[in-house]
Amino acid sequence: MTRITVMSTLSSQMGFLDEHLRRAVPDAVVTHWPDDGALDGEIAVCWKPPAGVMATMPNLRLVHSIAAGVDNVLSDKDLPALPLCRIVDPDLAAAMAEYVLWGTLYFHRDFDRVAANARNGHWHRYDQATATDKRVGILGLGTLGIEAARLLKSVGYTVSGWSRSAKQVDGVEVFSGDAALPDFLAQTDILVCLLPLTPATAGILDAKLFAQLPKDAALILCSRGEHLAVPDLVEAVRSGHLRGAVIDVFDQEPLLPDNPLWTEPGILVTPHMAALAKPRVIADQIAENIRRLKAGDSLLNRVDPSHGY
Ligand code: NDP
Ligand code: OXD
Repeated sequence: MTRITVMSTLSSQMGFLDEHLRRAVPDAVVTHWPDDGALDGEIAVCWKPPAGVMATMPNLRLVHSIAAGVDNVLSDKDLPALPLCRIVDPDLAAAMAEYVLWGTLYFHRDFDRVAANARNGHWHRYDQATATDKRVGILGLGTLGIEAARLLKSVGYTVSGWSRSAKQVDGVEVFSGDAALPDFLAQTDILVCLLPLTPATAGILDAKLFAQLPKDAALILCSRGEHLAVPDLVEAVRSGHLRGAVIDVFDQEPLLPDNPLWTEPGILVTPHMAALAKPRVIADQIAENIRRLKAGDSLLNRVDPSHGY
């Protein structure tokens, strides 16, 4: 028997995984926190788990995020020192790259401006820039950032990226470390944020950063809402320094219907839809790590909590 506990403060939304977990782990007994027996779980399957609870689970051996990001798990200050794994999926990376390409085209081909003009019946054709003339800078060159960089490059954009450690990505100029951030920003027309949320990256998209982008730059945010200082973005767009932003993630989701961001000129909101892993894929990856855990093999997609991602 494998006792799996689905750990989430949004437990009413988590039933979608159960049938996939039971198929992928045939001897699974799946319980949802805070139901009876939840604290006996050996495997915690997490999305925004309740803080402090996993520390009270005596049989726990593996903590698995159902997401690519693990900020939702590492925010538990009492997280036990157990293996922590995340989802890494080529289809998710491909979907993210599509979203980033769409956002890039949205600004590059002036769809943001013609959509606003269309609402006023205003016919205006803008001059065209070629893809090579547009410099797309990606904050975060991990699984998702690299896939987005490759797709943008294949379409002809001039692509650069920023990561913590130095690396080589074909055809992409890579800037690494805090000291290189100003140079990276100064040569970016369309800024894409694909950083994990960590203490080092929280609030990184603020007035100081926006001021280092060239005038008329745009932002595509698809990592976490907590990366963004919303008032600073609104101010940068209203002042005309930034042309606009596409935002997929928010510190509170769903974004409430009366949130002013929905209607802020120049800002387009999407509902955390950039890239979704399929429940079947999530369950299969968790099942494979359970098999490895039991066999004493090394786990896939393990996170180093000391990096925070
Ligand atoms: P990875 O962990 O694979 O990559 C993270 C990248 O960020 C790495 O290149 C890393 O550098 C870099 N990085 C981390 N910290 C810093 C720092 N302080 N300074 C500079 N660079 C840094 O993450 P993924 O690509 O898999 O995912 C990124 C994020 O995307 C997730 O954490 C999640 O928040 C978000 N996401 C959003 C989705 C959506 O639908 N909107 C869907 C899926 C994920 P290095 O390479 O040196 O380690
Ligand atoms: C993720 C997400 O991190 O969907 O996987 O945001």
